[in-house]
Amino acid sequence: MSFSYDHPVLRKEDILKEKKPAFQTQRTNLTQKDAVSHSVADRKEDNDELRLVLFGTKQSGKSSTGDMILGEAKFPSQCLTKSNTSINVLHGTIRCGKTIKIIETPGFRISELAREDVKVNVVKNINTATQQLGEEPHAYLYIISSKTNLDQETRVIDLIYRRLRKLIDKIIIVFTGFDFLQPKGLSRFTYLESLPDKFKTFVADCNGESRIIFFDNSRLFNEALAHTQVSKLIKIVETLK
Ligand SMILES: Nc1nc2c(ncn2[C@@H]2O[C@H](COP(=O)(O)OP(=O)(O)O)[C@@H](O)[C@H]2O)c(=O)[nH]1
Ligand SMILES: [Mg+2]
Repeated sequence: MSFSYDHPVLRKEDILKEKKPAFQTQRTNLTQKDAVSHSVADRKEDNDELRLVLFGTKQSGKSSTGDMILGEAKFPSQCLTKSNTSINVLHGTIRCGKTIKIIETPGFRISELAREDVKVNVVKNINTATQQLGEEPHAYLYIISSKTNLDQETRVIDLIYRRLRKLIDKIIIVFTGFDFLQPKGLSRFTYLESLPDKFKTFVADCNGESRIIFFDNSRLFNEALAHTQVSKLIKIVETLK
């Protein structure tokens, strides 16, 4: 279970469900066979399951966002061995009555996107997530640090348009580091206004601002903050199902 506090909207049966993990969380480099047995053993009604894939540059906040959703620190942090960031990592939890499965794909450096082998790998890792989850993900969370130079980030957008276009209908843009923006007096609105044009077009193609969410991962164990952010995210994912 990820949270021990009383969730305001949880019914009693939800709380009981939360006490019993639906499946073992795992760090994995699953083979096709593993992925199939995983999905058969752990399958729940599709309505109750949310399958998410996180992608983005290194240090954008993928693991932190994954941990925020899980309610505990499970995704590998940068200080662990390098191999932790070179394979897809799967974890899961039960939250708000939903079984949530999350895959973090390995991060990449913007400068590396000039290389064909890196682009191929990024695309491969994102596509492989479907096999690992056993079924199509409901949403792909494109994680971007709000500290990032967004002019550079448009290279990721180029990659999405050229090689991952079929995912655009399922992409949710997650800006991490909301706690950095607030002290600068930047609201969500002013920040979005300042996006480079290419980014604005991308946002429009992703169905506009309804699929953008800001995350403050600086206080992972702040239950109220976690609840607000994760509930918002779940609502957006539900619209994509
Ligand atoms: N202040 C703050 N730091 C964050 C936030 N999200 C991530 N970080 C930090 O950014 C660094 C990279 O985060 P991580 O989740 O490991 O990035 P990843 O490489 O994309 O998995 C870590 O030091 C995190 O603590 C956030 O919302 N606010
Ligand atoms: Mg990570």
